[in-house]
Amino acid sequence: ESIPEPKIVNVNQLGYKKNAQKLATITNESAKTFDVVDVATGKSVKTGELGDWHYDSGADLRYTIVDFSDVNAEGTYKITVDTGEESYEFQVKDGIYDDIYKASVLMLYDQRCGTALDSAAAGDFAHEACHTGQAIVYGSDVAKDVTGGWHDAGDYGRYVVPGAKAVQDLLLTYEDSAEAAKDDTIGIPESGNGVPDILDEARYELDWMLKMQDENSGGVYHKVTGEVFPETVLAVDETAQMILSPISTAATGDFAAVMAKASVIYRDIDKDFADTCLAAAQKAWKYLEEHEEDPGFTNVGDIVTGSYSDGRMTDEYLWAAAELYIATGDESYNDYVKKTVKTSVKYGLGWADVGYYAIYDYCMNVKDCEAEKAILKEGADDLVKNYGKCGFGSATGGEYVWGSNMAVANDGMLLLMASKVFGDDSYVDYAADQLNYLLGRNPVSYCYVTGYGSQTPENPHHRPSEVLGKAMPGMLIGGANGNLQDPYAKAVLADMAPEKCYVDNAQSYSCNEVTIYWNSPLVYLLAAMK
Ligand code: G3I
Ligand code: 9MR
Ligand code: ZN
Repeated sequence: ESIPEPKIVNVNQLGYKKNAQKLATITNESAKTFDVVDVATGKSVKTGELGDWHYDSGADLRYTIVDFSDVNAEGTYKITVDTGEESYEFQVKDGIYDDIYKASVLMLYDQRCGTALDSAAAGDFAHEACHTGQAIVYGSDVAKDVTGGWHDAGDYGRYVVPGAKAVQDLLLTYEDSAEAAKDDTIGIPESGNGVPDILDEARYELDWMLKMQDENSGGVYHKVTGEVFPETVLAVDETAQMILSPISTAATGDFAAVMAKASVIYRDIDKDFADTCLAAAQKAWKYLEEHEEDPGFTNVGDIVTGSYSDGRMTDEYLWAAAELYIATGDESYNDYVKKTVKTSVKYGLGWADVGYYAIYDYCMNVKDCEAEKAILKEGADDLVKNYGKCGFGSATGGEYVWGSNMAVANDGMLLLMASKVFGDDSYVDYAADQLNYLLGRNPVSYCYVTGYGSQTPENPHHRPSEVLGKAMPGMLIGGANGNLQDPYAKAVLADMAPEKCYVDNAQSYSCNEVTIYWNSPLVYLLAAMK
């Protein structure tokens, strides 16, 4: 297996909107000049000298940046340098993300479990209903219907914690992007039903999450999976007994938060559903109050599927309280927020770190939010500082862990959130550059979304794609992971700089898997940048 030699000149391989900021990264210090070449005519439309070389520690490369934002005539271009290297061709055009946006939402449709997938929407990935049997509650003989929801990733597990993050990102896409909010033409079976597709798709997961709540205690089961990860088979061919792992406060907190938020968003669309969501959220909160001392979830017995372990639950509690306050106006929830907000938020918008979801929704919905605004500002400004350290526009600060592309997409979201809350457009270019990184302006020269760009992952760790022998389109790959957490990555990526630790091989689940909650912040970003 050979890893392709990266390009010396890297750009967003899909291209740029006409009026967008446009930056390219060049990594051959011998190069002295560059040209932006109009491919149709072969003529240079912009030329300049290269200088001002910097060091990127994540990629262990010296680089310089070319700003060609003033090239805004519609066309196909490439960037060349005098040492002979050139970028992939890319477009300058409005509307270039329309198609990839749809594909990024359809990926979630394709991950639907417990229902037949329509070939009009899923193409070759259509299949009969999978995982239709009842699950057994771990350690008992109680059987429960928990059919539905999305398969998490390249495996077919269904996990509440990451599912809640994915749903939240879709609900925020609905709230924050006017065009996406109306779109009823994505091509899912519900398209044309008068309800925006983004809400139809989110509802598929919400309906399943409701089944994951224990009606007696209000607690929510952490996940439903087999005991082990399935072989490389289609979803319909995973016939192992499904097991409900124990209730966790992580699942229950995330559940309470998204159910409360759903009760607000779906109120005018389906009042009964909104009422059901709110009641479920309140019941979950009761459970949370009674279990504040519970330890984080870890796998039980012989179950070895994803554990989504998180030892710090304060942000999940904060998020639940904030959404419940917004949904009900009940001051006891607000008291909880005010009491804990300063100590509860650490980072991000990930499956384990949900504090900024609480902060953002609070800032958008509650008048008295000075403390929350200050936290958001600090987070966004930290990203801007990190941005300056990377030659490729990523704001991760040189850290590339499992699912680093989610971190990049999340950073883009957070920057857009800051721009909304503070009415400050200066965050938008930084956010756009997170998308540019994902779509090709990175040190391995991959457009990290399957089926898009000039060099795109063809061998994702994704069982349906592996069985069919072709990558399902529209999936954001996990990306660079400097920690080398699978045998294949260890074998082929030893000694690489973290930002370059990526290999397009199906065996490398720690670099080349896909998940619903890596796609969902991509959906948000694309909707915003479209
Ligand atoms: O954030 C820490 C960082 O502080 C620390 O310094 C660094 C050093 O190792 O690690 C960072 O944590 C990593 C974490 O992901 C970041 O979110 C862990 O190393 C890494 O092991 C962990 O990986 C998770 C992986 O499961 C293994 O548990 C991924 O986030 C998570 O997306 C992934 O999820 C799997 C499911 O279990 C099963 N389904 C597929 C899915 C995707 O691969
Ligand atoms: O397919 C599994 C993937 O979804 C997980 O992210 C990954 C890590 O938990 O594990 C994968 O399953 C592998 C298992 O861990 C070890 N044996 C091979 C399995 C398939 O590659
Ligand atoms: Zn299934």
